[in-house]
Amino acid sequence: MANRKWVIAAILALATTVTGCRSDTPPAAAAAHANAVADTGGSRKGDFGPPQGEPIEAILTSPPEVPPPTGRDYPAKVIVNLEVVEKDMPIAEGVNYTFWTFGGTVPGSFIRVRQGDTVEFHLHNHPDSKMPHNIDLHGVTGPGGGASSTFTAPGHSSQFTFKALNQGLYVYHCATAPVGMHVANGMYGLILVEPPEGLPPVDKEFYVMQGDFYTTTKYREKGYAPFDMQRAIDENATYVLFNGAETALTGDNALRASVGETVRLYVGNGGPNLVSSFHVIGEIFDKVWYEGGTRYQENVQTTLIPAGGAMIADFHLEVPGSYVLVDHSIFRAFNKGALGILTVDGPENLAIYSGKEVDSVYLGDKVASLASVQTAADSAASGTLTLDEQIAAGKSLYTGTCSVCHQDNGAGLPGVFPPVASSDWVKSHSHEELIKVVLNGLTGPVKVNGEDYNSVMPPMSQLTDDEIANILTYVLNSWDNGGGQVQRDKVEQIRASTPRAEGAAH
Ligand code: HEC
Ligand SMILES: [Cu+2]
Repeated sequence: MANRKWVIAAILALATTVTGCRSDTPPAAAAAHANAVADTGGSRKGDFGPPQGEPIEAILTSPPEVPPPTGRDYPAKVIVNLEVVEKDMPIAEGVNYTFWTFGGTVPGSFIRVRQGDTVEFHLHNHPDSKMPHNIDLHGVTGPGGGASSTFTAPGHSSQFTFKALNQGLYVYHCATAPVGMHVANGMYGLILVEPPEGLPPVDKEFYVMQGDFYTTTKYREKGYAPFDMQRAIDENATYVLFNGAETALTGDNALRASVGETVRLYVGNGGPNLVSSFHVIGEIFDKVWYEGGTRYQENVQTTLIPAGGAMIADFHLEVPGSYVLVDHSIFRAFNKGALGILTVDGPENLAIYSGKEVDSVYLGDKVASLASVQTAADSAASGTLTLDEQIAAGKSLYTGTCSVCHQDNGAGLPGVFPPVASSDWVKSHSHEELIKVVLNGLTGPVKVNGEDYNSVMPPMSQLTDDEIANILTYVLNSWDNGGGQVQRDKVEQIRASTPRAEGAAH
């Protein structure tokens, strides 16, 4: 039966090629024609015979880099050598996490092959590893996707071979028990199986992968952040990140391109739990190969990337400035780290966009350089935190946190937000009262420098103890506010002894 359907489809396809798609073609035949032409044939048409030429060692790249196109028009034998490394790396400014990685990075090395290639896969597990690991590649046809062939103890290597029958962008991940924990620790990456004719050429290609992370500590709590199995089971992520760190794609690590270029993003979602609503603020995807498959959709704002899935997006750049990659489940972007920046240089085009650059009111401290926060965290850890370091860290954190209302210069907005610059309120209240304002917010009438305000400051208790200590130390030592130093321990003590305000975190 299946064979007969094929023959009919082929005859229809032939007939329509000869006669052309005339308007009198019956609709059913036209649909069959469209499908016959567009259908890649899947795995049944993905075997282009035995590998030709010398074996090729695959070029593997670390995120956000993508290996160059294979540029081949024949099937080859491609050798992949991938090493598992367990290592401590920053997950946020001043916060370290023990990641388990494919190739030393999160996500793991990007692998690029061509449909029909025979891939000889070598998985090495570094001798310093504490855990066994393996790999399940979604681009593999065969039970387990390689997992059972690659179970590898520390200091060992294993090998298996597969033919890449289906084109597409595929996730790979570790599948060693407890699987969720291995994935949560960063064990995922992407393998691109190019269609035989390659993908349309573009100017810049980037590799981005989202993942959710679970720690016993709070978001941005300084020091070492241990994995929290219960939070992972509850799907209650502490961090949701692109490329394994809050700063992986911000500040000096922002992606870079120019006006006039076409950018292609290969975006995967490692999970382990959360589905991504992937969006770039200020851009529209000209094309999205949704789910990493063969067809593309055009003119897309936000695309869903399932956990264990991927997609390819192309867009052309018309206007310079900062474009912001987010998971549009938006608390993840602004409160869990799922935010990256694409910086585009080149000439303005006022006919297309007359507005100003996206600023700190929108992005908060995500645009500020947080290097001073790292310095303060390091010093605090070694017990050498100085007043100047606290002020510098507090300045970065004040930007986009307090400055949204009180303004960068502390002057506030007349009648709406009171000044914190040269504020007689700040000068006449104790450190304890200042800490309580930040933790619990402030409502009701207040008089600042002779002006009456009766508004609402929301609780800012999502800030950690060191963040509050540093911000207040910055405020006290700026704008003639009389100086002083707020200690982290003092904030901790007041947080513990203060009833939590309605709507406040923790
Ligand atoms: C969403 C706007 C908003 C944000 C963000 C905000 N505040 Fe306020 N703040 C206010 C308002 C409004 C008041 C006055 C409340 C009232 O009328 O009772 C106020 C009052 C204050 C006061 C007491 C009055 C004064 O001006 O001296 C201090 C101190 C203060 N804020 C510090 C901060 C600090 C530090 C931050 C950042 C951690 C911050 N605020 C973030 C809106 C804000
Ligand atoms: Cu593993």
